[in-house]
Amino acid sequence: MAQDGGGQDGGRQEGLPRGGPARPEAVAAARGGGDPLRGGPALPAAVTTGGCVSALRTGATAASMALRTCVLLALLAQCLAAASSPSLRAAEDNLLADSGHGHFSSQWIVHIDGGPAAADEIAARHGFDNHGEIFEGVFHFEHKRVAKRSVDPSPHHDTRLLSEPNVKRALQQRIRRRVKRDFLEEQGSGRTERAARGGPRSERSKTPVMFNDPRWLQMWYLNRGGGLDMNVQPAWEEGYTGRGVVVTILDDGLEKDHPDISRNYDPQASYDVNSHDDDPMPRYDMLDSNRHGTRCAGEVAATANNSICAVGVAFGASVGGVRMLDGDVTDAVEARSLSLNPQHIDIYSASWGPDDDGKTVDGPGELATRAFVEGISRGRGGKGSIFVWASGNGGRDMDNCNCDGYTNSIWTLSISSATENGLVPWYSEACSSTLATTYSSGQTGEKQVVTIDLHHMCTSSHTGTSASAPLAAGICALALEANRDLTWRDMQHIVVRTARPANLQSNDWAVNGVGRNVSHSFGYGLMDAHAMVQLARSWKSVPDQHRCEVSAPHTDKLIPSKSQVVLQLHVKECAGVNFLEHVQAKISLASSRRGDLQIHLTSPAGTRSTLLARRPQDMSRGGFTAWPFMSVHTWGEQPFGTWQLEIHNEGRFLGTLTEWKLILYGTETEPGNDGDRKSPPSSNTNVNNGNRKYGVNRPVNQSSPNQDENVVEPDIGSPWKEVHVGHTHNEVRGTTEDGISSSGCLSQDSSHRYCLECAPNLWLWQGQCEEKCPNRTYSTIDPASHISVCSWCHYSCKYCVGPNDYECSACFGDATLYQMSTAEKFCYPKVLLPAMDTAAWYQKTVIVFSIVAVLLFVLIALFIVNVFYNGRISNQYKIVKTSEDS
Ligand SMILES: [Ca+2]
Ligand SMILES: [Ca+2]
Ligand SMILES: [Ca+2]
Ligand SMILES: [Ca+2]
Repeated sequence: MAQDGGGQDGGRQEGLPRGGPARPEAVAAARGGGDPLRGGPALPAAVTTGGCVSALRTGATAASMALRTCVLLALLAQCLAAASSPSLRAAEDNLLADSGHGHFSSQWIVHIDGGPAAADEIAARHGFDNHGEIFEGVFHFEHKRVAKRSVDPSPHHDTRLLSEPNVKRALQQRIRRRVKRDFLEEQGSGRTERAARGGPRSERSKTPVMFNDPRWLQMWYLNRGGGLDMNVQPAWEEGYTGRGVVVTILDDGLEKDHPDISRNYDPQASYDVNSHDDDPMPRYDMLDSNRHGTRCAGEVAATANNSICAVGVAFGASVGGVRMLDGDVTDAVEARSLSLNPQHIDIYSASWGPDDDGKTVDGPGELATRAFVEGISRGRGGKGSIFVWASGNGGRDMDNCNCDGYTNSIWTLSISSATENGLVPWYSEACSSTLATTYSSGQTGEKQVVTIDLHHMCTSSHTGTSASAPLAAGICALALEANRDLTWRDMQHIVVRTARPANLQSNDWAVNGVGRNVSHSFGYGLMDAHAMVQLARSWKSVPDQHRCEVSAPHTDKLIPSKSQVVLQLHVKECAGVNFLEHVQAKISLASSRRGDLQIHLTSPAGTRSTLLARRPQDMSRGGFTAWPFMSVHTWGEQPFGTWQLEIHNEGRFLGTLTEWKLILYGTETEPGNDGDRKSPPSSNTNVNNGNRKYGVNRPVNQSSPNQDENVVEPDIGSPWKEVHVGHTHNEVRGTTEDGISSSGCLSQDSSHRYCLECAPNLWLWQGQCEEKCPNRTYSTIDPASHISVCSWCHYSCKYCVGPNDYECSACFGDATLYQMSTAEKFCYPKVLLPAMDTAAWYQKTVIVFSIVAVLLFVLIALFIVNVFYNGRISNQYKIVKTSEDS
């Protein structure tokens, strides 16, 4: 399962401070169910504003004068209460304005035995539409009469579905905020046609490929030569155009009848997840807000030499579009898209992800994770689907792409951008999981990316990492045509070996332990299509992937304010892994301000990866829960020796590291064709050409795996050693045993990496077996499989006994546990408590005044009736008297 960055609940608080996520229900409760501003039912009509006015207008009698006084009093109370509750409304508006993230949708995931026929029948019986099977036995339902967005779940629909004997599990889907990675504001510079090409010309480009497409001359990133483009033309010249390779764009649709794409359009690689049909045509609006997918598709496979618009990198490839961003995105929507036709589609290109606001930590949920796992293990006949991902556009907000579980995943080939002049673009995010770079937009004055556009048009102003991922997908398609047997890992190996620093300028280029240049902004550098097809052609598939885990003891390490903690882990054995691929540091830590932390990992060969840089915007108190920070910087190195973790705490608050685990992926024998480690290809060795310098030369770790070192020393004690704690805190918490974790796994998936069932007394969590469910999860029995699993708490709870907001057992620091009844305990954000008190006071005041008003009214009425009655009696008496007198 979420081996690799399953949805961190940190993300579920996205856009809102932790605890602050202010359960919308809490707000409703705070309002006492009656909001004067929204016409709630709690107030008697007489005390609502309209009621007051009409009462005042009609008040003429003595009785109504009394009523008028009390109504005025009530009105005054209401005004006072309204004036004192703006903070409540502001907090609430914050919540509700938040794009529906976390709200319940009208979609369900239903696990059903008996196949599609049974699912159809059950759906019809309970008023659902069956949108089809995502995985075997897992169906995507939607209920037309349930609100598309609601703060409240619809448990009675769960109950109805679960009453069916064939239904094993029913889960209402929640909305996830996902953003496209380009920019709506036009920068203009790329809009105009340019006749002249920028940049020097290489020898090769003296005989350039010439196309008659009107924008071909503007496609600088494909044709400017001089080692300053992505070397696509020589690949084309060798005949590689992506023929036979299928790419799909997961986005907001595809204008499939665009004359520059229609020839390569592949309906089998297309689907409309938003409208549940086979036609991915985008929805047109005044802003053309759904042009993103079409633009991305054009970069991959716009037809060449047809006198129309642009040229795709893989203009011979088939291209499809999945319309999935033009509507509420749920885990089911993502899973549906990522698992579309995996035996037909080779490459999935995604230029979107969680908000790049610099404070979000979010990743794929349960189903999307399953889609990735099934994709890499079963897609393309077992060679694995290739997921190309845009690394993110949060540069301005100092976001870190390692906090994005999609790009941080080992299953995605993460691509960053470089500008025309080789600079780090202003939107770029730096992180250690980025594998390579393609060109994209930059500052005003720097050119942008040319591609097709909506309404059968053409654009020269596609921007952001959005533009980079499809270029990478196109280049991967060329490599895949050169060798159809490449696995998903082969493709990453080839990118690592062939990407080159080119003109990319960054002050963090470094040379890793096997002599390759690597940077957090650019990964291994600019992708080189020609080098990729050449290497792909003769590539022998890499040996099986192995993984080992080395855990630190379960002990808390304090990270005091303005200090750093340095920890070391000695890896003596890592079964099956002698040559590293991806490395994950799975970290749980608590912090009062997550953005103050920086985390670095240094490999035994001395390669230092920044797992997390400071994120000034991230004020979350959520910390990280088993977040698998990933690095590709140690690719090819050996895992043995001392790994060092540094955590810097720049803030004013104490942090606590609660869990730390190193997960090392790699191969037993050396991958590549001919001892690549000892002679890395020239394209990415430590180049110092001209006056440009890359990295710092330092000796490559020459030691080969030493048999002696491959043996666990049983008495080594803790593999962890605390080297230094800055400032205070001399006390080092006791370190205990436990070095290499034993898995406790009863059955694994076909790739032997992800556990499917654990031994008794162990709980399945993210593909591994845990003795105790981690923070923010609770132990339960999966109703479908009857397997013991850990499951996420409601995002407002720190600890819980069930999935709902009323099943919290402990809260985060900025929330308070609030017991409604013996069975219901909520976590209410402290920041909202004064507002809730105010609202409660207001409600009480209104009730008291209402009662007083009604009583007064009754008394006055009685008084009037009494006076009137007495008057009549005395008149009758007078009449009687008069008649007697007469
Ligand atoms: Ca459609
Ligand atoms: Ca064209
Ligand atoms: Ca990001
Ligand atoms: Ca990745």
